[in-house]
Amino acid sequence: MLTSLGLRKGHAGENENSRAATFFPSKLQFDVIQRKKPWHDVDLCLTVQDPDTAFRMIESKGLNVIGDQSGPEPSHVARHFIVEFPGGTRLMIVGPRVVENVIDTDHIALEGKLDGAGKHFGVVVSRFNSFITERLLAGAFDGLVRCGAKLYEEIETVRVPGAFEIPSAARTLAETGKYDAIICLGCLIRGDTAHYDVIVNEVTRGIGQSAQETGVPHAFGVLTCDTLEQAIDRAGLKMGNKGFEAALAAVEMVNLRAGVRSQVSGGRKGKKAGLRSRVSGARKGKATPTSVSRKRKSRS
Ligand code: INI
Repeated sequence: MLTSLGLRKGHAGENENSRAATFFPSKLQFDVIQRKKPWHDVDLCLTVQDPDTAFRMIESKGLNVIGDQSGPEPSHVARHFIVEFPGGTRLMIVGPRVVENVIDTDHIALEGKLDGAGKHFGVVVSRFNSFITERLLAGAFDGLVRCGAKLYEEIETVRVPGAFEIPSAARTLAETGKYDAIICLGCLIRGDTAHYDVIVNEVTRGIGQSAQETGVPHAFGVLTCDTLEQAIDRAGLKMGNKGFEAALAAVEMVNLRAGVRSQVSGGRKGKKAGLRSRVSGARKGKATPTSVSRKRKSRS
């Protein structure tokens, strides 16, 4: 049910006592609204991209739906209703209706799934400013494992002295043909000399060149900061963790590449090959996170 509501399933596991799974927001963003004044008498509000399918699913689970505030399908553009769970928790589900004829097929985007299971990743991390880069590395491992990659079997890590050495190591890994993507992690902090400026351009260009010439996706997780404080903020503090972001970008690009290639080579295997579902989900009335066109996304 959570997948249908737009959440992305991460790691799942079980033991003899229980089963558990992690779910993520599809776009790595989750808006939590805490009202200061009472609001529709609900505890939590969930925005979905196909409220009609969500409604049918809730009904099929025998849950108590109260306060369905929507007009007739399909002319009423939005729907919101409240579900009361056993125990009294109230969840509002709200979203724009999937109306078939507003889907603009010219503007539907292809996107790679965040599914790293069975893929192999090479990580290049520099030791210079290791206080920062080790945190980027931990973030990258976290991102890859959350996407389903196996830490010991499917991720190879290579350490290099400084950011300047990242491109050549990345290229060496890419050229082995063993890795689906390379993740480059480093930290450049501007000093009093021109050293930083010289290196920063070379590192950026070198990583891009390696990606283009080998055809293997490379994620750029090299911080380029004016101060140590800025770097700390991007290595797990205020501004997130760029290593984590780079890992997710790598996973997405691996799947995008596979999906686009399989589409071009004929057949509608995009979904299997790693693309997130497109228009077909919406047409069948499934509440998939990407079953909408850009047009609809911008409205919602
Ligand atoms: N390497 C870094 O990774 N970050 C820096 O901030 C940095 N600065 O500022 O000098 C740096 N220099 C080392 C460089 O990357 C090479 O390792 C070195 O020049 C040897 O080739």
